[in-house]
Amino acid sequence: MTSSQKPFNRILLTGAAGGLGQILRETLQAHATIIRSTDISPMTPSRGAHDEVISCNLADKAGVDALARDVDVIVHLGGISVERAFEEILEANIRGTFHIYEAARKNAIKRVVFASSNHVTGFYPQDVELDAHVPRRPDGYYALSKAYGEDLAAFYFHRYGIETVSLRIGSSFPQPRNQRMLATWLSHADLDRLVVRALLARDVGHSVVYGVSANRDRWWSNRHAEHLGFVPLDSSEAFRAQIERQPKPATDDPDNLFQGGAFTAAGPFGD
Ligand code: NAI
Ligand code: 15L
Repeated sequence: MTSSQKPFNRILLTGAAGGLGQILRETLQAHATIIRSTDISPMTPSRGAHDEVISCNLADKAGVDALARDVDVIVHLGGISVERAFEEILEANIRGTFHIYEAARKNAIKRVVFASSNHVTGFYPQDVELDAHVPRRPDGYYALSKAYGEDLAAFYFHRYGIETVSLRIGSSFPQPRNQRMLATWLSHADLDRLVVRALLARDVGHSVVYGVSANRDRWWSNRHAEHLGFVPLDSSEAFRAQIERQPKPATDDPDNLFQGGAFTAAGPFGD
């Protein structure tokens, strides 16, 4: 513990201007003396020495290295968060995540919490239950970048001993938006619970966990991640009646077929 009795002195939070980053910028204050928030998009200004704000493009290797100085642990959310052309994904997600791990290595940072995505297994049908050991079936370039991030995490653990918890986040929004999200929803409070366990659990090596609330219908088992101690407390059931008033997707709609939903039908981009 630090003198303030928080487990970390400084957490680096990437993607701090995004939907999830804005939430974690607040909640992580309970676990570190200083949160260093970074993003390429505008962020709320700093509110004091405990709340550092630094603009940076994850594609800028030297910039990312500088971000990581005097940091204890990285929560890496930054990057393109939806399906896009490969070239866009390449800079932010593939190069960007490589830069995060290189910065962790050079700055002797021992753990990364990596925002992966359920889309690494997006091409499985919705009636199959998955766990973290099934072969991946990425559903696009975005998902491929997350698969690469998970593999980087494994490599940096085996080669350099840097631990990672890869969070295969389902759908983390204030509430589920459609039928599919009744299965994939992760409440913001459960996201916070998950990130805290990913930061604090001991001896995680490279662990993979699905980020999903205690929904009635779930496609994912966390049987291989019990050592993290993540216990979701929320459920999408509270929103079922409201969602079931929406028109039902057609039986051949990707949102009805594959776990990755509409992402499985995005693109092609360009030519
Ligand atoms: P978001 O799109 O709201 O936030 C991502 C942030 O990354 C944005 O503020 C953006 O400006 C920043 N960013 C993009 N390119 C960058 C670059 N080159 N350099 C620096 N910053 C850059 O996404 P959200 O929803 O907050 O998600 C956070 C993370 O969690 C993302 O990595 C996303 O892929 C992942 N995730 C989110 C899910 C969700 O349901 N919200 C589900 C699965 C994964
Ligand atoms: C993701 O990976 C995306 O970042 C998010 O915007 C949602 O679309 C989510 O997956 C989902 O699968 O619902």
